[in-house]
Amino acid sequence: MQNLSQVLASSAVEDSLQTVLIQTTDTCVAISDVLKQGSLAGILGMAGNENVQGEEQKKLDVISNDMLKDALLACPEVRAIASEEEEDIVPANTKGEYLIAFDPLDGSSNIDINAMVGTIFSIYRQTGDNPATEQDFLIPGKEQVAAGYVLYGPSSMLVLSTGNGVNMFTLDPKTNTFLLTEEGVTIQPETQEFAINMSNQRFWSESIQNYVNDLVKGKEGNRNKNFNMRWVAAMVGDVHRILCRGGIFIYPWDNKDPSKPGKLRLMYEANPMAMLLEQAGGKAYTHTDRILDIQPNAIHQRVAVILGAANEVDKCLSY
Ligand code: AFP
Repeated sequence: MQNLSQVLASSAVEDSLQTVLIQTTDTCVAISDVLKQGSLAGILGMAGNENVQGEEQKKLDVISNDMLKDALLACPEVRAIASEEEEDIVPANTKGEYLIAFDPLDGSSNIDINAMVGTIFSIYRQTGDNPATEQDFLIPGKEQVAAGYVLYGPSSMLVLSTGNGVNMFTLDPKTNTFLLTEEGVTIQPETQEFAINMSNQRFWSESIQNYVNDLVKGKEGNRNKNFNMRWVAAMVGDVHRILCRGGIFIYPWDNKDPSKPGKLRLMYEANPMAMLLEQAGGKAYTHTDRILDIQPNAIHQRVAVILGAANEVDKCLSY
């Protein structure tokens, strides 16, 4: 079995990007090791402060963010980083070729119940040699040169695209290296499985309510087939299930909190996942736009997300 370095070396990926990917994934291996200790590492629970999202930061959010920040700032190829846990971008090396946006621990509310969490990353190429600014990060997702996540589950898995399809790697705990286990992942255009947080139903638009009601009606409704539902409450877990067996994931606009029309963040959740889904033959939209076409206006910008099986996304948008 090929490991990540061997796969990258035999691909068309530039050496400098290979270095950044190895640095990022090696750090995720270290995060995986910390997570596997659970409460034995004495690091569960709250860190006692809030992040820019106004959410309680858990110690592991902070620890994983600092591990990635330290590793990437030390990488000459990195110009700057942006993180869910950092209010502003963090400049690194003015001659670095790459900008990296990441969610260091997505699904962190799952940590204390030993459920799935993950690290999501999105990489852009940066020209020139000026110190990076937030403006430099505001690039549509279709310009990403690489996107991926590491899912910390029963096994830790890396799912990565550098623009030529999607590959899945499984972390070999004996050698702490990612080994290629699925090459050229694709998903079916149809599905019978949806993922949405039903507790928000009364806050959704009428069109989303009608769409989901028809899914729930199953054979008795106008979809003429039954659907199953799953909700991991960590985007990495729901997206991984969709890349493995199909499905549709929806975090729609809702009017629960008018200041936050969507929950998911564009730069380090929606964009990287949208690249992976499109590379696997799926689709990723807001209610109106292809996510990868969106011109960002802020690094912590939120968007509605409808992604997964291409025909099911189209069906949802038709409502
Ligand atoms: P946390 O990182 O705060 O747990 O949020 C995870 C997330 O951003 C995304 O990974 C999930 O799909 C979504 O939020 C879950 O949202 P709900 O908790 O509202 O279901």
